Amino acid sequence: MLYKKIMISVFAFLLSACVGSSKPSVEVTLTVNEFSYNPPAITVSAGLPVELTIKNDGQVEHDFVVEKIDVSSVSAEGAGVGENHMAGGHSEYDLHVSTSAGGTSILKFTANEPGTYKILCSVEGHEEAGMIGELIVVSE
Ligand SMILES: [Cu+2]
Repeated sequence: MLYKKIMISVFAFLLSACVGSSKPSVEVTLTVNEFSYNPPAITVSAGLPVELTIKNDGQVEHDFVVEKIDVSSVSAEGAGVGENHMAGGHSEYDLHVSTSAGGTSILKFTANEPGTYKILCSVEGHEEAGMIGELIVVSE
């Protein structure tokens, strides 16, 4: 398991190094539906601001949650952001944005610590249905 994580991190690092050599990419788009994130893993650089666009192609609301991560400069806007859990019910999440069916929302943040973090959808039953992903933070 650890080996797998290390290999994924190394691969992500090499991939980002190739892409990053021309221009560091800070804009990431995720498409969500029942019940997955596409792509299932996203890679960002520690210390660089990220603008994550989440497009919900599904028939129901979904959200993007990272329960524990060291982040700063967090803000969220867009369709459904104020609905469901965002208004305080899940303030224990370090990163969270909801996106209504057919909508788009944007989550801005800067990740401070390299590592691999689990993404999950906190809408009831969705994580159990396999709606998880990975946020990979690499050092610059
Ligand atoms: Cu969901």
